Amino acid sequence: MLPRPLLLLLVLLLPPMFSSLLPSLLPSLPPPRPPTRLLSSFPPTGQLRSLPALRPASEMLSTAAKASYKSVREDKSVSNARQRARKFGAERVNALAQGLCTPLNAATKRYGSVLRGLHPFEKVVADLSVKTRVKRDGVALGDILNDLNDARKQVLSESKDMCVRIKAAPTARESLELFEQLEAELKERYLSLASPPVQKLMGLQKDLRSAPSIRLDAPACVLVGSPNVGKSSIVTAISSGTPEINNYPFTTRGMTLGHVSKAFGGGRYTQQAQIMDSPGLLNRPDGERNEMEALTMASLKHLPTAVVYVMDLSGQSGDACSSIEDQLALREETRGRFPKRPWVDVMAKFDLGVDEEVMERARAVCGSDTIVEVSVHTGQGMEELKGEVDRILEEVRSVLDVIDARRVQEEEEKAELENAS
Ligand SMILES: Nc1nc2c(ncn2[C@@H]2O[C@H](COP(=O)(O)OP(=O)(O)OP(=O)(O)O)[C@@H](O)[C@H]2O)c(=O)[nH]1
Ligand SMILES: [Mg+2]
Repeated sequence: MLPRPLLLLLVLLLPPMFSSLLPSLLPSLPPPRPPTRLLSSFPPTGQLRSLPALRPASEMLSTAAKASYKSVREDKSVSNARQRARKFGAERVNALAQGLCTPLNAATKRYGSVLRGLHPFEKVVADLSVKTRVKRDGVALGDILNDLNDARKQVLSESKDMCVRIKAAPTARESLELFEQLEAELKERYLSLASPPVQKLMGLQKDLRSAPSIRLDAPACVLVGSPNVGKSSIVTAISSGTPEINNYPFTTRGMTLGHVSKAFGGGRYTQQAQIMDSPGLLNRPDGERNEMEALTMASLKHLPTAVVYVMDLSGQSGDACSSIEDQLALREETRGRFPKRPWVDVMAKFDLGVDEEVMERARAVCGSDTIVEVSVHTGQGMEELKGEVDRILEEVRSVLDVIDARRVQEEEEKAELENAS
């Protein structure tokens, strides 16, 4: 096989009629990749997934107990039996306490540092997950972390008292008996103190760690609209996403992510663009919005996404705050808030029919934005929609390129300044 530089030279030199030979040479080339800096200069997301995976308190106890058995043996070099028993008992209790407290300490610290360094969108996701839990189980994250820290301090302090008592036992036998009794007590204390907050944190962690990890270096578009208008059905039809689809409002309760492989940079490289499904929005003020609506709003506010705005104007999906009038009013309000976003309006479920008079009003509301009439059920308009999604993803890519170039330039200027000083 020809080396790559030679091959590229050939591409430039070959007369057009020979260029048909190229495909047979090209497949062995590595697939085109985005320039390296595209992958590196955006702040990290997906931090919530890096939260430590806590295990139940009983499992942490058995690991710590095994480790203490292994690491602390009777010190045969101590000839005095009483001294030997005291040393052994105290060291073993100490090792157990350390083994129990270290993971609690690591979890508390890691949670603190991850939550402090979150991307603004993930911060909203975390706050909303916690808020939902607080409503459901009355559990606040700050309280859990405090309880965990208190449990750790209490276990540590009680273990120190135990060591003192073991060391004060008058005989070797009494020292060993006391050690056995106190070791069992320490285990029980640990379980009663640490189990409740660990259990609560594990529940919350499940919600936090399952938050979608959105890449900021790849273009994304989010499907937005009232509940039950067909957003998830479209995400399923145009991407790898598999959100739940049901004929009732608020089927989608979190952000779901699908992907499409797309060529960018005039075909120079491919990237997995992200298609995000969002919970439905009702036509009401922000102050009255539920956590799911707040999540959709946060994705628009904090992520550089394009928008596919979905409406069902057949008059069959309307619920409280999502009638045809509500949908048009909400569309107008949302577009007003994000006037610069790459945007496509989708009239979904077109197989159900839409009154011409309603369409007239919709056209007036959508102004110069592109409208695509689609039906997932009959396939009408789906190819056109894919083309429009491609177009808005391209627009997002261009914006990301500008952000990226600016950041690279800033870094270079900073480095130059540092070199000069
Ligand atoms: N007739 C018809 N029904 C559709 C079409 N697309 C979706 N539906 C139906 O509309 C209902 C709602 O679809 P979803 O895709 O779950 O709607 P959604 O907007 O994601 O709903 P939420 O997640 O609750 O906000 C389901 O029963 C779908 O089968 C379509 O093109 N034509
Ligand atoms: Mg949905």
